[in-house]
Amino acid sequence: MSHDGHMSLNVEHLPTRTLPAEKPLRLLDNAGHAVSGESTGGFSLPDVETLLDLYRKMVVARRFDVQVTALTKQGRLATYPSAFGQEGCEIGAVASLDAVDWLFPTYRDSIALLTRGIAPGEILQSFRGDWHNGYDQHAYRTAAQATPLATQALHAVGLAHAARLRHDPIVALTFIGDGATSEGDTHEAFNFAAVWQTPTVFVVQNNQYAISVPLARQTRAATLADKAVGYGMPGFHVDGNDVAAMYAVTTAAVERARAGGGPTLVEGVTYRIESHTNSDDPTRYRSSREVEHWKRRDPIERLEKYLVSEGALTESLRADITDAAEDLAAATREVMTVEAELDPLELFDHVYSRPRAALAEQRAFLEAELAEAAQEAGR
Ligand SMILES: Cc1ncc(C[n+]2csc(CCOP(=O)(O)OP(=O)(O)O)c2C)c(N)n1
Ligand SMILES: [Mg+2]
Repeated sequence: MSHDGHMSLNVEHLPTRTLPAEKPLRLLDNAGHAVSGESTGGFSLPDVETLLDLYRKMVVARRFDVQVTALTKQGRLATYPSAFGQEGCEIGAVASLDAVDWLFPTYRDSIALLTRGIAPGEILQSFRGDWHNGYDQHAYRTAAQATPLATQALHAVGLAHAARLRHDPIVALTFIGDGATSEGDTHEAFNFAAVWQTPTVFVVQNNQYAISVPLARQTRAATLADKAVGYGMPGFHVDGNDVAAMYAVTTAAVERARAGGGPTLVEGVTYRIESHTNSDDPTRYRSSREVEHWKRRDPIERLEKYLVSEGALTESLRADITDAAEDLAAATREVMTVEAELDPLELFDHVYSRPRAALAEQRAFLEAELAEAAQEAGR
C-alpha cells in the first residue's frame, strides 16, 4: 500500500527490460580499441579490408553531406536534412546489402543513396524541387526517399513479402527515425513483418530527436530495440557510431532474412550533429555541451584511430580517400550550380494513369499561358 492508501506496484521489482543488451553492443570503443567480451554480443570485428572500405565510404559520404549543406545555405537547394554524425548507421547498414536487395530510405538518408551508387545530381533533384524523384528506383533497387514518417517501413514489408511469395531471395532494408517509431505505420510494419516472417531489416536510427522532441518524450521503453520483443522478432541495441558493429549486426540480420529467418530490428544509437533541416534552429532545444559530447564520439574518428593503430591506414591511402571525396564534392557543386531546364507542363504528368478532364483543362490553360508569354518575350 502506498502512503495515500492505494495499492501501488513496486516499480523497482518490475523488469524494465527484456532481451536486447542494456549497454549498446559495440566492437570498437570510442578510443578506437577493439572490444572483447560481453558487449560484443558474440559478433566479431570485420576484417581490415572491409573496415577500410567502410572508412572510405564514410569519409566520402561526410564530404558530400557537408557540401550539400553549404549549397543549401547558398540557396541551391530548397531543403536538406543532414546525416552528419550518423555515418556509422547509414554506411554500416547499406554496406550489408547485396545489389539485388532493396533499400527503403527516408529524407535523412541521402548518404545511404550515395553509397548505393546513385549520382549526386539524381539524389538531390527532389530536394532542389526540380522533380519528384531523380533516380531510377528499379535500377538502384532504392525506393524514393519517404517524407511521410514510417510509410517506407510498410513498403519494405510489402516488397519483402512479395519477394518471399515469389521465392526471390532478396532482402528489404528500411531506415526509421526514433520519432517515427511512434507512428501507427511502424507498428503495422513490425507486426506484419513478424507474422508473415518477411525478409525485412528495420534499422532504427536513434539520433535522439524528432525535430525538437527528445527521445525521453517519445517513449518510455528502455531502448527502441526492446520494441522488437513484443512483435516476436530479434532486436539489437547497437552503438550506431561504431560502424563495425552496425555492419556486423545488419549483415547478420540480412543473412538471416535471406535464409528465411524473418525480420530483425536493429537500433543504432547515434546523434544528429546538424540541425533537423536548414529551416530548424537546434539551439532552441539542445545545449552546445550536449552537441560537443557527441562530437567527441565521432564515428569516422573512431574507426580512423583503429585503422591507424593497425598500420592499415597509410598516409598515401588517406590522401587517395581525401582526393576521391574532394572530386565528389566538386562534381556535386558543378551539377548543382547548373540551372535545370524544366518544362512546367511536366507538372501534370504521372498524376493519373488515365487523363482526367479537370487536369486536362488546367494543362491546356497553362499551355496557352506559356505560349502567350513566349510570344511576348519574342516581340
Ligand atoms: C506522418 C508525418 N507526420 C509528421 C511529419 C513532420 N515531421 C517531419 S520530420 C519529423 C521528425 C521525425 O523524427 P525522426 O523520426 O526521429 O527522424 P529524424 O528526422 O530525426 O531523422 C516530423 C514530425 C511527417 N513528415 N510525416
Ligand atoms: Mg530522430
